[in-house]
Amino acid sequence: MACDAFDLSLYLILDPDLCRDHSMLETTMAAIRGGATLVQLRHKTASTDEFIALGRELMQAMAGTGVPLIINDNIDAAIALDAHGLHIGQDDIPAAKAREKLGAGKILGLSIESEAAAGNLDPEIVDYVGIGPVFATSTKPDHKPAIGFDGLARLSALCPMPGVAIGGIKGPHAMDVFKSGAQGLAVVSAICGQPDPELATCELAKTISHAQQQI
Ligand code: TZP
Ligand code: MG
Repeated sequence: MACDAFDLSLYLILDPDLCRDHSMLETTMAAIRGGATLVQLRHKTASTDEFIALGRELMQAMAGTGVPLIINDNIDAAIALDAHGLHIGQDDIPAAKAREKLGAGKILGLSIESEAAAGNLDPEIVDYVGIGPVFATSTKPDHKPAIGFDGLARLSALCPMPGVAIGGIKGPHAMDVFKSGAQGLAVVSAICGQPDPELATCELAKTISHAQQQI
């Protein structure tokens, strides 16, 4: 494993369209106060320069919190920012190439939507997988078909590294997520765009911790 110092249990993925009343920076800091364990900057329409400027703000604000910042897709931004990691999908830069460019010590995450993708993973290259979408979600209109908790369990069992459930995931799903073999919940709308992102995260964190103790 290239990097083992991260906690997938409550993974916030930022979405600029949902962060309206609270900026991405405000949402991030509120979520960290509430108990988010990992943050991903996902911004599909930003240029690399815009991405880097936003990422720099986040990196500065998050310094000292112990919560890693993961960059979605944009490896040039991840490298320029010296971010803690990168998350890629099946259609992005190949994982082996991404690992080569990032070097060891950075977190590399990969989205997995099928058994074929799950069965073809090297834990020396990929640190964690995002598995889903568990449910259909309007946050990602072009998502692949929902796999449900059965699919999550099937794909988790095939992946030789920890997985995080994504797609329509809310607090009440925590127990099913852990029972399906995933190690955490990755959420966008359950935090971004909530009237009080800190409170929303805090409630999620409590539900997750309770579920982890029951499992
Ligand atoms: N990848 C698969 S589903 C999804 C992503 C980025 C969006 C999840 O958003 P939400 O609001 O938590 O359903
Ligand atoms: Mg991608």
